[in-house]
Amino acid sequence: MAWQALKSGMIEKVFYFKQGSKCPDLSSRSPNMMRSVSKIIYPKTKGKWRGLVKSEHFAVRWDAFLIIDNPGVYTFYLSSDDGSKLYIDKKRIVNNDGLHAMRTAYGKVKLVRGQHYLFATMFQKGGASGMRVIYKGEDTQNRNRYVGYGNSARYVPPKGFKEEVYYIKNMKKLPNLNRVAAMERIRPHVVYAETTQRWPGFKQADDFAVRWTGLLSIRRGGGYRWSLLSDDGSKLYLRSNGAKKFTQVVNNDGLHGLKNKEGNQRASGKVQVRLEYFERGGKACMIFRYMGPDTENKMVPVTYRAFVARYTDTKTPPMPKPKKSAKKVTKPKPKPAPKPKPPPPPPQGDGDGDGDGDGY
Ligand SMILES: [Ca+2]
Ligand SMILES: [Ca+2]
Repeated sequence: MAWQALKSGMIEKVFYFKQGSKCPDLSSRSPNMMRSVSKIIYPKTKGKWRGLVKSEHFAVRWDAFLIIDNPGVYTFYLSSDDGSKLYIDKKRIVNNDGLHAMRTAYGKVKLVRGQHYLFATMFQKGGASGMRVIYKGEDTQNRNRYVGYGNSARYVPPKGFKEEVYYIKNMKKLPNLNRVAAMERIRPHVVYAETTQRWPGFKQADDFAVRWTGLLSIRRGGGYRWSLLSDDGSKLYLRSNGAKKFTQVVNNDGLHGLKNKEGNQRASGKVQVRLEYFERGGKACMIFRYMGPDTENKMVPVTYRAFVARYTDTKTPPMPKPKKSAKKVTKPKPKPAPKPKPPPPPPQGDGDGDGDGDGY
């Protein structure tokens, strides 16, 4: 991953499941939530962490490249309730594992100049919880600073669907979603099985709409069939490389129970995907699948493995009746970005930088 493609901050993945007495192995699990954070600051609380839906029985992992400008010995401090561990360049530096109240452990490591792969993990069983990651060394003038201080943490933007969630009342069909989202995150796929419960991370079980966007890579071009299984309405739009506009491929809109609708659309190379969905009441479900040469002609969910990159241009094209006298806005010239020093490249992995081969 080119240095310029790295973003400031780190990736945080949250997993909700029953916890034991040690940091669990998370390598084969899919996170319930994934987002980027600038630092790891969760003071001791009996409540929920910001953005989490549970206060007990969860585990978290953070992945980042730690940028070191001045080589030397660095000290890392882990404070957590319950246990936590910190690895740098796949070597364990701090072990604060086990069931305990807020407690600090530390470790020292000699670091050369450049990018170092940092991985921290913690788990919370019951009672209070918290987590902080602090370091000190030449880069922090030997003061205690949160990892992430001064853009010292960087991450590889994850692949997958960008998920934008909106809470809207009284919908009978898909509304215009060009508005400010209540929540935004990256999802590995769009698979929400039928339920009357709240979707993980959502504020409510009814009266919401979602837009997912991504850039899909079709390795073997040809005829593809696209499926939307939803309760209530949903729509799929695709835009092939070079095409000017999105094409509506599946229309499963309206208030209805579980219903599958499919459409055919040839695809090859990079394809921009946009999915829209809404739920009024009762049960909710949304599953996005496709079949064609890349899937051995089996109908399967579209997953992040087929993604090229996160797609950020998410605007839904304007509704009919555009204003004729749109004022021309002259954009201020962007300042040329300062050239970052090019440290050595990160270790080779599956491209997501966390080196665990799970792709995100
Ligand atoms: Ca606890
Ligand atoms: Ca419904």
